[in-house]
Amino acid sequence: MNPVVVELVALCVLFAGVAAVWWRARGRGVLSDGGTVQRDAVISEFSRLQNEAVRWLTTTDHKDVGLLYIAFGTVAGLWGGVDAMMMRTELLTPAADIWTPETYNALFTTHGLTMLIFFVAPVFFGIGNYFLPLLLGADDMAFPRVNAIGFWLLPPALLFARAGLFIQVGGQVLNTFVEADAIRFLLTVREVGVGWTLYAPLSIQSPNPQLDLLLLGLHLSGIATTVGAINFIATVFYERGEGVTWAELDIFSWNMLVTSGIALFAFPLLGSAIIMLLLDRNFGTTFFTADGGGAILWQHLFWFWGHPEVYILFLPATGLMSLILPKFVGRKLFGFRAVVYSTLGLSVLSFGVWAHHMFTTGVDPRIRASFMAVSIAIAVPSAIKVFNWLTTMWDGDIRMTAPLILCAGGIGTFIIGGVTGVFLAVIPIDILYHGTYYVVGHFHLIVVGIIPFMMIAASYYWYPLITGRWYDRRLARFQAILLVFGGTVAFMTLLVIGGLGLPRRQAIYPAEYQLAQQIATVGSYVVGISALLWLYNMLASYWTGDQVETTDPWDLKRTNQFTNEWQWFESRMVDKYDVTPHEPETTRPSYAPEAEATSSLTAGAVGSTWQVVASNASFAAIGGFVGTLLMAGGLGTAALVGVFDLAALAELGELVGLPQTPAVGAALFLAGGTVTWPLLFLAFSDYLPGRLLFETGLVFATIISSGFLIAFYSGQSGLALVGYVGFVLVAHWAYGIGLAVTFQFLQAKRRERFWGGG
Ligand code: HEM
Ligand SMILES: [Cu+2]
Repeated sequence: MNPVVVELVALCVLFAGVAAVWWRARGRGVLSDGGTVQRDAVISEFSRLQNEAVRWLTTTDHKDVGLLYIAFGTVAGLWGGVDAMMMRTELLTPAADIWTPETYNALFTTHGLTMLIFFVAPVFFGIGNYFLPLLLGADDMAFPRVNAIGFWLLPPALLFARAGLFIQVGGQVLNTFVEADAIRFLLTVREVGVGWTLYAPLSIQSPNPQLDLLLLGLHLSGIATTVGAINFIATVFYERGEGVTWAELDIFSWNMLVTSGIALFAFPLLGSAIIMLLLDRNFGTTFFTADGGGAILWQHLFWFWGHPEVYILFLPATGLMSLILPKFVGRKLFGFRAVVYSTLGLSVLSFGVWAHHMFTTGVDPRIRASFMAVSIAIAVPSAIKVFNWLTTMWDGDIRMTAPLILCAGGIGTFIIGGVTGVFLAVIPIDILYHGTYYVVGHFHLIVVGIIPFMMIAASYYWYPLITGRWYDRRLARFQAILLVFGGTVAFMTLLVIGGLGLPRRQAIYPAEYQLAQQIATVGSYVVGISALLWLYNMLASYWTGDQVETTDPWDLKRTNQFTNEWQWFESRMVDKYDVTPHEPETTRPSYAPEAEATSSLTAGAVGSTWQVVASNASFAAIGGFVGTLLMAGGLGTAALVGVFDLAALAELGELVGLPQTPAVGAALFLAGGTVTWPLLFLAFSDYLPGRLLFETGLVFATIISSGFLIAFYSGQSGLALVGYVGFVLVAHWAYGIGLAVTFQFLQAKRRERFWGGG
C-alpha cells in the first residue's frame, strides 16, 4: 500500500464525514424560533455563507478567534491522530509488512510534531482566547488584531510543516503524465523521518528538502505562539475588569498567564536554534557539525525549549482541572494559593531541568547530578496540585457527568504519567529506559491522558455557554469512559513492554511482544473511536441538541460557584431571549476548610496557638489511649485464636534498644498508640476537611493497618494468614473508632463549655 495515499484518503474521508454530519444535522435542525431549516433554503443561502466566510477570515473578536484556534487545533489533532493510527496498525505485526521502516520513521516524526506543536497549544490558546476575557471581565484581548494575526500564522505553518504529504502525492500523480526527470525535485520530497527532536547530525545531513519547509513551518508557529503569549500576558495585566484584583484572579487565568510567561522565554530560543539548523543545512555554517559547535549543542538548545514546552502544554490542562473539577463536586478548590504558588514554582523550575533529556549523551557527571536533583524536585509542585485536587473531591457532592469522569480519569493518568517520569529523572534508571517504550508510555499518559481529557471536559462544560445547546449527555458519558479506558489500556501496556526493554521508534520488533503490541493497538483504536464520537457529538448537537433553557445550566449558583463567564452568559440570555435568571431553592457555601472551623479540631478554641496545640495534643493522647485499649481487644483475641503471635510484639523492644520481652513490647505498643499515631491522625484529619471524624478514623486506621501487617507478620499462611489480616483490620478499626469518637466527644464537651451548649 502507498502510505501517503492512504493517509490522504483517510484524512479526506474524515473531513467528508465531518461535513456530512454537519450538513445532515443542519438539515434537521430546529431554529430557535421553532421553524425548521429546509435544505433548499440552505442552498439558497449561498451568499450568506459567503458573508460568513468573510466574517471568519477577518474577525478580531476574541470568541471567534478562540473558536478558530480550537477548530484548527482539532484538525491538526485529527491529522496527527491518523498518523498515530497508522503507526499502531503497523505495530500489529512484528515485521514491517504494512508500511516500510522508512514510512514508520516519517509517521512518528510528523505525528509527534503535529500533536505537540499544532494540536495542543492551539487548542489551549483557543480556550484561553474565548474564556480569559470572560473570566477577567475584559471586553476583548489586549490586542485584538495581533491576536488574529497570531492565529492566521498557524495554518500556513502547518501546511509548511506537512507539505511533504501533498508534494509526494502530487508528484506521484504528475508522474503518470510527466517524465520523472522533469519533476525530480518533487519526487525527492518525503515526509521528514528524523524524529520530532530533529537531532543533529542526521537533521543536517538528511537531503530531504521537506526538512527545510518543516523548519520554516516550526519557525512560523513559534512566532505565532510568542505573539499569542504576549497578548495573554498583556490581557491579564491590563484588561482585568473592575473588581478582579490579583487575589480574585481565577485559577485558569493564572495558569494561562504562567504558561505564556514560559512561552515567552522558551520560544525565541527554539526560533534561533531552527535558524542555525537551516543555515547549517543550506549555507555551510557549522553550528551543529562535528567540526563546529557539535551535535550536543543542538540538544542543549532544543531541550532548553523542549522541557519548558512540556509545561506549556500541560499547565493549561491543570488550570482547566482546577477550574472545572470543583464545579462538579460542589466544593471550592482546596488550597487555591498552594496551587498558584506551585504553578509559579513550576515555571521557574521548568527551565532548570532540560539536561535530563541528555543523561545518555556524556554530559559531565557533576552537571548531570544537579539536573537529576532539580528534575526530582520538580515533582513536588505537581504533587501539590494532585493532592489539592484529591482533597477538593474528598467528601464532595460528586456529580457523575462527562466532565467529572474526565477530571477523575485525568488525575489518574496524570499520577501514573507523572510518577513514571520521576523514575526517569534518576540517572541510572534513565540510562536503562531512555530509548524504550517506557518513555512512550510515560509521556502519552500525560499527552493522551490529562491534556486531551481536560480539553474535552472543557468542551462539555462550556458547550451550553458557547452554543446555547446541550450536547448528547449520555453519549458524552460513554465517550468519556471509552477515552479513559482506551488510553489506559494502550499506554499502560507500553509502560510494561518498555519496562521489559523493548526499544521505541522501531517498526520491527521481536515476536514475543506481539500480543502486548496488539493490546496497545486495540486500546488506541478505542481512543480513536471515542475521539470521533466526541466530534460527532459536538457537530450534531450544534443543530439538534436540546436548547439550554436556564441561565445556570450546571446549577452552579446552588454552591456559590457561578463564576464570571456564566454571569456573562446569564446576562446574554436575559438580554437576548428574555429568560428570567435561574435562582436555586437553596444555596450553600462551596465550603472550604477555612470556613469549616466549627467542625475542625480547633473548634471553639480560644487562646494562644500554644494553648490550642496543647489542648489538641491532649485530646489526641486520650483518644489514642482509648483506641489502643480497644485495639488490644482485637489483637488479644487474634492471639488467643492463634493467628497472631504475641512474640512479634516483643521485637519492638529491639528497635529502640530495650530488652526484648513481651512486657516491654506491650508497654511500647501502648505508648506508641497513645502518642505517635494520634498525632498523625491529627494532621491527617485536619488535612482531609471532611466533616466526619468517624470516617476519617476508619480510613486512617485502614491505612496504618497495612504498616502493622507487614511489621508484625510472622510467617502465617493459608487460613491463618486470612485470619491475621482480618483481625488486624478489625483491631485497627476499633482503634480508629475509639480515637475518633473520643475526639468528637471531648470536642463537643469543650464547645459546650465555651459556648454554653449553643
Ligand atoms: C491515540 C492517540 C495516540 C497514539 C495511539 C499514539 C501513538 C504513538 C506511537 C505509536 C508513537 C511512536 C512510538 C515509537 O515507536 O517510539 C508515538 C510517538 C509520539 N507521540 Fe503519540 N500517540 C497518540 C497521541 C499523541 C498525542 C496527543 C501527543 C502529543 C500531544 C503525542 C506525542 C507523541 C510524541 C512527541 C512522540 C515521539 C515521536 C518521536 O519519537 O520522535 N502522541 N505516539
Ligand atoms: Cu523534560
